[in-house]
This record gives sequence, C-alpha cells and structure tokens, in this order.
Amino acid sequence: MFVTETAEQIKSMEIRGAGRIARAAAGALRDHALSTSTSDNATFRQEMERAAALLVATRPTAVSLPNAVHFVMAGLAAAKTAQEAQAGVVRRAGQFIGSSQHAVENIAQFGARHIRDGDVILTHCNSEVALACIIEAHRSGKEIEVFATEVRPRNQGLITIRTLDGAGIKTSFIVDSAVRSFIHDIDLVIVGADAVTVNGAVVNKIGTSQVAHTAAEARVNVIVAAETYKFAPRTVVGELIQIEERPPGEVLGDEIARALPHVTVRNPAFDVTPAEYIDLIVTEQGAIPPQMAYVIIREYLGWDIGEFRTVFDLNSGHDD
Ligand code: RI2
Repeated sequence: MFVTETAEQIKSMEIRGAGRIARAAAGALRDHALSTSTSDNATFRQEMERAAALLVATRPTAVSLPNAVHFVMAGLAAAKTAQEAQAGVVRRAGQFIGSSQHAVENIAQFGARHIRDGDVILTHCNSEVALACIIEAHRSGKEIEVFATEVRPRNQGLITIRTLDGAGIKTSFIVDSAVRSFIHDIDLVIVGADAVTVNGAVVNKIGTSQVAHTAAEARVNVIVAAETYKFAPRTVVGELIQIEERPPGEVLGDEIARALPHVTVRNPAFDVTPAEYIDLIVTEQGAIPPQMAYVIIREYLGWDIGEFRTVFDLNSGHDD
C-alpha cells in the first residue's frame, strides 16, 4: 500500500490502536522501499526519509509510531547501495511486525496470570493487548466478566464489545460516565497505552485517568498492557508527550456547533494517568511496577531515540 494512503488511514483512524498504527507504518515503509525504483543510495534515502516523516506526522501521541519508524529506518544506516538500503528496510520492517505480534502474544500470557477466576474486569477503549490478556484468561478456563465503556466520541467500545462477544465473554456495556456507579462490581481494571513516560505515567484514551482515579479510590487494581515500544525514550530528557486534539466535529455535529457561536468544543483524544494510580505495567519482557519504566527505556530503547536500541536488536543479537 502507498505511504500516503496508509498515512491518510492512520489520520482518519481507519487504522487505529497504538500497536496497529506501528505495524501499519512499518508495512508502509517496507512497501515504499520495494516500490522505489531509484538505484542511487542518496536519493533512495531521501525518499524513505520523506515517507517516514509523513507517517510520523499523522498522529502525535502514540509513541509506538515514531519508535516503529525509527526502528525500520535504522535499516538504512550501514547501507552502501540503494539495493542494500532497500533490503535493510524490508528486513527490519518484517522484524518489527513479527516481534510486535509476538509481543502481544507474550503480554496475553503474562497479563492473564494476573486475572483470577471469577474476576469482573473493566476495560476502557479498544486495546488489542488488553483484550488479548482478557481473552487468554477466558481461554484458559477462568470464569470472567467484563465491563466495557462506550468511549466517546469515537465509540471504540463498540469494537471492544464485538471482540468480547465473539470470544463468548459475558460483557456489560456502559457509558463512560457510569464507571463510578459500577466500580464496586469491578475486581480489576485493564487498559492499553499509547505511551508510557520515564516516570511511569501512562498516556491512553481520554477518560483513562478518570477510570484509574475512580479505581484507586475504590482500591481496585489497575493493570496497563503495553509493549516495550510504547515506552517513550525522549521523556528521559524531559520531552513531554503531545496530546492529540482531534476535530470538534467528532464531538458535536457542525450544524449544532454553528448555531452555538459562543461554544467551543474541545476534543483531546488522550489523557495522562500518573504512576500512583497504576499497579502494574505488563510488557512482553514481564510485568513491572510503573516506577520501573526507566529500566525498560534503558534496557530496551536506549536513552534517547537517537541511540535507539530495542528488544528486537537484543533478540536478534546482530543487525546492521
Ligand atoms: P493497542 C488507542 O488509541 C487507545 O487509546 C488504546 O488504549 C491504545 O491506542 C492502545 O491500543 P486510538 O488509536 O495498541 O483509538 O493496545 O486513538 O491496540
């Protein structure tokens, strides 16, 4: 698929979810490399850099996107010819996509261990890793139940309840504002992440921090399922995660909005949950308390994206 097409689909959220966005970007870079016919190394590199920049600019919050792009683009580093560069990009894109799928499977196994027989779980938004944990617990024979929120304004909760229903899991569907009304029925909250900062704060779908705050007040544990490539290396040097603000039309129809000239619609897509409201972050490397986020960044991602080193490099032992 063309890079511009993938970029459009990520922007419009036709492709969504931090992990899926990352894999789609890696796949788009691979396809772009394969369709670029130049035999000049410098021109090839320029073309790839343009494509990478286009993809990274689509959505600003999910750090999995720049992390994936950076990982794939490192395939250009040692290449002396356009052909070598092309092979490097294709190889690393395949490596990223494969390792990402593998990470989701590992997290499902690790996460399911923290779910007990009889648990009622609350999830917010639609996270493939969070759902993978829940589905794995169900598959292993635990009797569980799920409460899923609606997730205004884009209603990702609908995707979640379809997936849970397909897996045969008993599910209650609630509006976002009903979380506190039901929190005493809940044993465990499991959500995904778009970014994890060095101090263990989790950036996830808007409303997550309200859910986590409510859970903390009720002494309900909160687990975040997040692959290591969702940790943000640049937060080590003080960089903040940019919170995407999406078009007002997602919240209020244009016609109604036009009739209310004094009203401004605000539509932040994500919020920040501080580490103290999170009990555990489950990664493919194992579960950590959020306060240990720095260790993941140091061990698997490097200090800064400029010296990006990932679990994929460590696993393969050699590359570039
Ligand atoms: P997985 C999504 O963002 C949600 O915030 C979700 O919790 C997070 O990405 C992680 O998703 P959006 O794309 O990678 O719906 O776990 O804005 O699927």
